[in-house]
Amino acid sequence: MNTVKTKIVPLRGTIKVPGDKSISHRSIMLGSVAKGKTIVHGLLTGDDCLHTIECFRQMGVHIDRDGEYVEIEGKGIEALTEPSNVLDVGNSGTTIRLMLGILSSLPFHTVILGDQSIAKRPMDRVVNPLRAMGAKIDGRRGGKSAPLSVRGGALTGIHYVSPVASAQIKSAILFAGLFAEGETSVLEPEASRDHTERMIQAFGGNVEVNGLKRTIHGKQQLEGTTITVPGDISSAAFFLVAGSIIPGSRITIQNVGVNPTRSGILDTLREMGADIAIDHLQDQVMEPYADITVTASSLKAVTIGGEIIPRLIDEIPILALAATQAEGTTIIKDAAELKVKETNRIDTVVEELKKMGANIEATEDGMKIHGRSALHGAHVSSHGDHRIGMMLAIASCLTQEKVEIQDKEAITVSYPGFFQQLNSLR
Ligand code: SPQ
Repeated sequence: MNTVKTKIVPLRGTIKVPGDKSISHRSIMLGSVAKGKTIVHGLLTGDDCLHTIECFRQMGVHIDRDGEYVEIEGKGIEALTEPSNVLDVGNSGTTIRLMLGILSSLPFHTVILGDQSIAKRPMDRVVNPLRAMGAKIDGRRGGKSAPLSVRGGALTGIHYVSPVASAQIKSAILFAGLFAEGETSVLEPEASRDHTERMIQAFGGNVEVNGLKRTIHGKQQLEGTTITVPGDISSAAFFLVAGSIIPGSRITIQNVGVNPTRSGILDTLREMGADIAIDHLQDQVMEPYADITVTASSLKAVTIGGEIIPRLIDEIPILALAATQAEGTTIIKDAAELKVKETNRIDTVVEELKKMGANIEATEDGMKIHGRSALHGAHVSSHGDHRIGMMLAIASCLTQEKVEIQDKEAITVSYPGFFQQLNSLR
């Protein structure tokens, strides 16, 4: 470890974060099965979304991309053709799970796989309901794990009660339901992000929303459209926390998506005492967005659990860092879903923050963090998980000694240009 002392510098300035990952994936997927041209502005060019594009190209969809601008020549789902090779999703859980919903209704054979992290993540949560709709899916461990082989065909609608609030489960079933015979519904225990519902409407389709239940009628024909992807609040989250905990900071992030099913971090940071201002809110659009300004302030501990968890699930690693700088003990609970992300994020957050001097412990469904801790330099690792890598990079802004982050390239999955933006604020 390099122990050279550096000054802790405030972060100040204005940035725009890259396009929302969840919305970017869905725009490519729906644009590929719709009829007519789809234009996407502001696509996230991170590795995950590039894998989604490649998967559809392999099935004969013509997709032109110039940076964040994309044109898709949609010819309807019936124009997709059997790929001559396996479909590789890389590190992207969203790609494999949502695509399984689409592949299940295609009248040919596909094999879909990803990296080592994908091979460990549970796939039965989507495979089981899709099988109940008639899809023939096989794979490792009886179809619980990727690689998976899909022999798609005619599907019939089901009424599914999901045991977990998961937008990936809900979306896979709704995508399959779009092309199935009859009616399909999904009922969740809590609300997960609703980008799929909003985007199906934008493509001229219809999803009925009734409390926590979503219903879709089969055999819908979607029409190509123009999508503008707002900035990703999950990426902005790193700067929202950095701006709150690094003394003297003030950061404005422009055009951030503030969909209420994703904006739990704003509620939690405010409850912790963060100074957050929202300006230029645009809410008459498919996905609301706004400029967010955060100014450093003194934080206090909170308990995070219940219905807010799906609204901030991907922000828990960076909120755990915020909690190390908050007065008192923060409890994160009802978050067992963290165990099935790119890594077991309860274990990786606790292991890596401990190396830097945090007083943090894992619990069955979350963690306990005792603040405030002075963090110090260490050799840490992202474990190949983009969100852990970025959390550690922000943690390193609080130490006087150097922090070496192993596997920091993982960050390109969702945030190409992260380090350049961080440096631009110093
Ligand atoms: O795509 P992937 O790898 O699953 O990505 C993650 C992330 O941190 O970027 C989760 F690890 O985000 C998921 C998120 O946790 C993206 C997502 C979506 O776009 O539908 C939904 C969430 O997962 P889930 O299982 O709760 O629906």
